[in-house]
Amino acid sequence: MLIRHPKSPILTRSNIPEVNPFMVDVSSVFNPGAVKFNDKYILLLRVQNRGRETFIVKAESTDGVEFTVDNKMVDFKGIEKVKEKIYHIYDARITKIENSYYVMFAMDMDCGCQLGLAKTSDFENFEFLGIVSEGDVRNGVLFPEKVNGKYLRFERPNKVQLEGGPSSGGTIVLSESEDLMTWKHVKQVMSGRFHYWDENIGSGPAPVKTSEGWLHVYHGIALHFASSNIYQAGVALHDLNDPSIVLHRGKYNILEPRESYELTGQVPNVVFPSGMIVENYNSDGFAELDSKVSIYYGAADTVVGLATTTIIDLIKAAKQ
Ligand code: BMA
Repeated sequence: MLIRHPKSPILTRSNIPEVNPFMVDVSSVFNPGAVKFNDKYILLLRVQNRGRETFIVKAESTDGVEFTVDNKMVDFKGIEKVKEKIYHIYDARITKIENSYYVMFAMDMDCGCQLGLAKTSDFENFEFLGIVSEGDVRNGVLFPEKVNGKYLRFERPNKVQLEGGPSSGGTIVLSESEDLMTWKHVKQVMSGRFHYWDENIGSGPAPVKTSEGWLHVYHGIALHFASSNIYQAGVALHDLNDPSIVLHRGKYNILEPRESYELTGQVPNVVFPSGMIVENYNSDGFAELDSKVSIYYGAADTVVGLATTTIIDLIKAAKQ
């Protein structure tokens, strides 16, 4: 039910400027965080170079389709103070809370994957606030406002080892915090549906407030023995006052790998939704039902795809 943009994939490695030595003829660009800032569309891209180093690079656009990519990696000021080695920084999710923009990302370290948090008010200067997780966890996404006085996030503990692949997980957990830095699990809110399209799961972009509940786009993984796992996108609706309650969860995926750039690449059969831009909100901060929605996703861990829909269509998909 998502409509792929005719220009999708909108970013490939050929769009990444050459910077000696770390950004020359890069391998891939995928899994972007997305936000609209001062009428510009911003993506925080995951770029992987030929040393298999992974870092974040910003891209900007006036129409959400044609992006200009920075010729430098994002410098999260203060991250150099982390004593343990950070191998990779990736899969940034962006959430606006009050007047600041928060970027939550995965950090591969010797102790597993951790969640890092950074803050910006201009998308030029990024302040690293710290590591905000414990244990092996990925797909951390902040809610755009406090609920019942607490900051909230969804996160996905890495508990499952995919056959021959990375660690993954079959549950999404809701956590709460007073200060964005120290987090406490509230409860498990969603589990993978064994035998169906979303056997393992993880949140995609930040949840969006709608009159029908928190709209939550997530990825589901169908596990295939001796073959590649299939990453798809799906949608759920959570109670506005208690997001641990799932009101509806779509039975069918909303996007699955079909185009050649989704079926083949560095990791075949992957659509990985990570950025979502909603054009119109009402004065109470609820997304308008007829608002256009742009979903930016990594395709085959190689390029960035764009697909569009509306809030009402996503709500209908969650109810199906
Ligand atoms: C997941 C994460 C994503 C990646 C996906 C497919 O475990 O590592 O960043 O896009 O696998 O390889």
